[in-house]
Amino acid sequence: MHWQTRRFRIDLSRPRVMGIVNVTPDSFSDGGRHDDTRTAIAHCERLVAEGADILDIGGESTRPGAPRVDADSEWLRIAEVLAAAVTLGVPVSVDTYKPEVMRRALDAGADVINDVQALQLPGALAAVADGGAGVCLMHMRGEPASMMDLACYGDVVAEVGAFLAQRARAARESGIPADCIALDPGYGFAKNAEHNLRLLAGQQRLSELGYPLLVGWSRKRTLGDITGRAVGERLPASLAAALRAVSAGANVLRVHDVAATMDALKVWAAVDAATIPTFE
Ligand code: HH2
Repeated sequence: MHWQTRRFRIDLSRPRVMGIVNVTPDSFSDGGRHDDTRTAIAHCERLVAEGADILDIGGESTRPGAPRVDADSEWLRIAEVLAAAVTLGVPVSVDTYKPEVMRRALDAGADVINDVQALQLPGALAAVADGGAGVCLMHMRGEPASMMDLACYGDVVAEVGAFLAQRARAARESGIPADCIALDPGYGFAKNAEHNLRLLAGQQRLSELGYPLLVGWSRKRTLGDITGRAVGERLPASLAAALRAVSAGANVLRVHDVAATMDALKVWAAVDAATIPTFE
C-alpha cells in the first residue's frame, strides 16, 4: 500500500510518523511553544532530524472549545513555516479545513491537506483535486466549540466507518485519485473516552475500507482519563496507544514526540523481522 501526495509517493509497507507542528498560541498540548516563525521552523528541522516521515503544520487549534481563526490570520501564521518546511525533503501536510487556506498552501508547495472536516466545506473538494494533493479525511461532528455535545453513538465503529466511506466516495467523485486518500477516525473529536476506546478496539474494521489509516492519539485527553496524567506527562500512554493503533491497522501516526515514537516502532519492526525459533 502507498499514499500518493503531490511530490512524494509514501510507501506504507511500514508504519510512518507524521510530526506535529502547531503554529498556534492555544493548541492543547504545545500551544505557544512554537508560535513564532523562527521557532516553528527550528521545530520542523528537529522533527525531520528525529526521523519524521511527514510534517503536519497547523495554524488553528481544533481542541474541544477552541475559538475559530479567520483564513487570513491562519495563513499568516503558517506561510513562512510552510515555505521553509517544503525544502526539508519530506512531504509536508497542512492541517486546515478552510478552502482558502488549502489553495494558498497548495500554491506554496504543500503535499497533503489534512482536513478535520473531511473536505465538507464548499470548495474544499475542488481545492484538493485542482492542487493534485494527498488528503487526510477525518471524522468529526459539528465544530470544535460544540463537538462534544454531539458525542452520541450506537456502534461508533460502524458510524465513523460509514461517514469516512461516504467522504472518500465524494473525494473520488470530485476527481481526487483513490491512492491520494487517507482516512482518520478522529480520536477525541466529538467522542468521549468510551467512544475513543471502542473505536480503537474496533479500528481494524476501518482498514477494510481499503484506504491508508492515519491516527492521532498523541497526548490526548482520553489518555489522561485512563492514567490520571497531565498533558505533559502522557508520552508513555501515547506510545502505548500508538502501538495498539498500529496493531489494529494504522499506517501513519500523527505525533508530537517523533524520536520516542520512532524508537517504539523500531522495536516493533525488529520483532517483526526476527525469525521465530523452532523447538527441536
Ligand atoms: N488531532 C488534532 C489536530 N489535527 N488531524 C488529524 N488528521 N487527526 C487528529 O487526530 C488530529 C488532527 C488535535 O491535536 P493537536 O494538533 O495537538 O492540537 P490542537 O488541535 O489543539 O492544535
